[in-house]
Amino acid sequence: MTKPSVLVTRRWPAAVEAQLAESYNAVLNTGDKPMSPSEIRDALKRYDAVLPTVTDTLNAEALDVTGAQTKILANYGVGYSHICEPAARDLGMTVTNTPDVLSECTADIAMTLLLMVARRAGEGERELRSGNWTGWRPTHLVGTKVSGKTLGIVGYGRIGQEMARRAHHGFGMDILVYNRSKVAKDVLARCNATQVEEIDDLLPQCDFVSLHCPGGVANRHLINSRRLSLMKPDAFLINTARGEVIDEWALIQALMFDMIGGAALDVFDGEPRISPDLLQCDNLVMLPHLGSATREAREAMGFRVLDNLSDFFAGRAPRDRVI
Ligand code: 8YV
Repeated sequence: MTKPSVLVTRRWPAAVEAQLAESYNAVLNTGDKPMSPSEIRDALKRYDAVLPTVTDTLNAEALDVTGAQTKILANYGVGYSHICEPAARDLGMTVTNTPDVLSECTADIAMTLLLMVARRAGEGERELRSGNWTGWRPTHLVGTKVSGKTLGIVGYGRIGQEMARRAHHGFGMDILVYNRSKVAKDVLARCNATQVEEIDDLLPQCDFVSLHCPGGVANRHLINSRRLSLMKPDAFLINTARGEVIDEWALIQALMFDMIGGAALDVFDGEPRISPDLLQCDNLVMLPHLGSATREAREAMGFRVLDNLSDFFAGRAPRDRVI
């Protein structure tokens, strides 16, 4: 029997690529160059499976193909807001993602960002590397204490819960939760968390707010200027979810006019393009989308895609089917 043809859109960890090459007629992107929308459209006509990542545009236009050969988009990553859901459905494509295996590492990055912005670690490193550190003094780069403060978590899925675990059990933080559906009592109880009805109820009560909801149209600009103004003037906003969840223009205003204490971002609207105004904000920490960037998580994500593919091609329902 001929092996299904599979296109991998970016470089993946070597162990996973080796397995893909063994199990499938796999075409790997050895140059690791992001694919253009027209290359993607072309691929959808030629391969049984396309294995995309967040850097691939699979919007309605890219998915507007007649005679698509691709039956499954096995996404490498948990977030799939770069794939237009109605268009994928119209084409009858199955879409899978890679949950669970990156939850701990993504929560680690969210906690890293929280600590960095509260303790002004980015400012400190910039000062030291530029040769401007003049030595210890009682008033130097004084930040905000993290332990015992209140953390608001927007989106209490797997990553949000991991973040709560770190913050509550590691730093003694009180946890408030906003989630579109009701969270089970026992899940909240693990971190003594309280769920509020509306995001507007959560924001004024928190010293830190961390976003862990999906991106996409539904949550685009969930954090806008009105909601930023509901935050305490010294509170911090952390985003490891998707760039579009925050109205970046509103955030820049809030940071420049000290309406909030600061922000820390791992994801950006239109990344890797970064708004030049963000670069001007000293009370902002920025990382280049490192949430899942550990050897362990990236390999596990790849093997999770392989599991989804083997289920699909064996006629079984893939465990991570999202569409
Ligand atoms: C991934 C992420 O590395 O899984 C996700 O949704 O945000 C990242 O951690 C990236 O999206 C890969 O496609």
